[in-house]
Amino acid sequence: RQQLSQITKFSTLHPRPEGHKYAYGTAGFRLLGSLLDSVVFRVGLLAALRSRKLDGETIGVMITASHNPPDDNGVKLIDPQGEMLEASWETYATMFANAETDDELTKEYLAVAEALKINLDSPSNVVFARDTRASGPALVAALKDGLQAAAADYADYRILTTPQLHYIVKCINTGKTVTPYGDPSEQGYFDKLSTAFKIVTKGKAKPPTVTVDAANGVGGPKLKELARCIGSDYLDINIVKNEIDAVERLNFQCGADFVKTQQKLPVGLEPAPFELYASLDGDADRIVFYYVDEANKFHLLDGDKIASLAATFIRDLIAVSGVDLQVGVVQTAYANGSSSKYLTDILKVPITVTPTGVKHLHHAAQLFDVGVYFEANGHGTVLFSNSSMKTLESFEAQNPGQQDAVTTLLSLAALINQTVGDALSDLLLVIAILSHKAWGPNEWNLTYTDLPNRLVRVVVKDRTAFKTDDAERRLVEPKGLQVHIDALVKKYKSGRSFVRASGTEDAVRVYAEAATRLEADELAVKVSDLLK
Ligand code: 16G
Ligand code: ZN
Repeated sequence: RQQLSQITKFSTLHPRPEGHKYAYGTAGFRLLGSLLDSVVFRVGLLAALRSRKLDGETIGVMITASHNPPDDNGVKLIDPQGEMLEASWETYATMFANAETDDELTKEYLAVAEALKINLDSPSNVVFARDTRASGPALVAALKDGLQAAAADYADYRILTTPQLHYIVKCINTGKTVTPYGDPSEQGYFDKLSTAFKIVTKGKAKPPTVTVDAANGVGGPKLKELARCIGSDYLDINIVKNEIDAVERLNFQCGADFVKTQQKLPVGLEPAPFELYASLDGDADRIVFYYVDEANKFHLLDGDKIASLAATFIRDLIAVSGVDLQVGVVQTAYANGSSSKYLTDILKVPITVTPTGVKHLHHAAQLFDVGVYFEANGHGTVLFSNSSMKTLESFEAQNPGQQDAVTTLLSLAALINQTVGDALSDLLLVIAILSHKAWGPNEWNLTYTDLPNRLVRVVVKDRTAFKTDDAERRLVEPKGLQVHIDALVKKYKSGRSFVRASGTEDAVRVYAEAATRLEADELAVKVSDLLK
């Protein structure tokens, strides 16, 4: 068939580097940009197939390596409702990427089509975008070759944040339904968020200025445009680390990952006490907040703090409105013990714990009426179920107070990017809540005190030997190790520690927390020593 010969022909232009083994991991393929040409070409083929399998619904392809260094790049697929690629397809992605020859690739393409009863002549629609990395344009060219070879229709959305592309994919696929998600364009995204922000903050004092470290990535110019749409009467944002043309500075000594893992300020930032600061990552799907006190001491407001702020606010609005909906929170093992205790004991909000990785949290959050999920690293969002939306939309308020609360809840549902964690949307959410409460970062931070914690990366001979259960909180293999960890943990007040294999690097991670900084560090070191 013509399509198959096209695939073989185009594939010769995108040879697979010898000896490299690729794997579609928690965040798609991610490695040095120079090793990705053949992978991205093949992802194009897979995206075309995925769309055909779903009756021509539009699939997204995002080219980014998020918080990783400038020379890295990556590629991941977005399913029609703006969700991560369905897990069973990750295997095909890995298989295509590792096909040894052009012929083998073409055979696999046909084999997948046959196994899944995909008609290769049916329509196929794909949209894509990239972040600001230097290797992006060449990878886009490879992707276009893949899409062309597989005879897919495609649209190039150029430079976007990852969550913007998720939004656009969902808008396209819901466009002809009774509940379209929004206008499938970047302007549509800005309009939706800015309109909602203005409604949510209506009648509240103008929020104080927020300084945002954009990690020298795509989030900077996008946030600038978003702030312009909102207008300076409603919002003052000061953007720093916004040199997107200095490609080597992307994520360098700044950005959400740096601030969270180093537990310190971006290099060069000179903060004023008690003012609010935030850092985005390289594709603007993560955000953490922070401030310094009068003694210049750094205080981090991470994903756990965002989750409890959002859950409290939404729970209180629901209570005022009189609507019968339940808020739940989804966390991972990395959530600070104090945050879990605060949610359970003080807020009385149910918690689900899942393994690391957005797709796990997202699915668990879908089980609540309103599901708040955040990883401690700052990736997260809030999901309103379809039935909750219907309940809110049809609710007949008995008084102005109830009406106000319902209007605010509905506008929050529009302000929040419900397809995936979105740093820009989360930024507006936090600002809106703080302005409702008339809180600064210090008041927010005082809701509970984080236990000191330490994350250690340990290189081991074979990380696949480390198997966990109970949402990664207990090791089942290597056998016997968990008993030793338990024995250590018992010696520390408020001690907690777990070991899991990284899904993105060849290493295992040790997390420890305890009542004091000294003890948390000591516990982390002692548990790490057990692994050697
Ligand atoms: C990926 C995940 C992120 C997770 C991180 C853990 C997605 C889109 N991203 O970046 O959520 O926190 O991996 O990395 O799922 P690790 O397995 O190396 O600790
Ligand atoms: Zn990211």
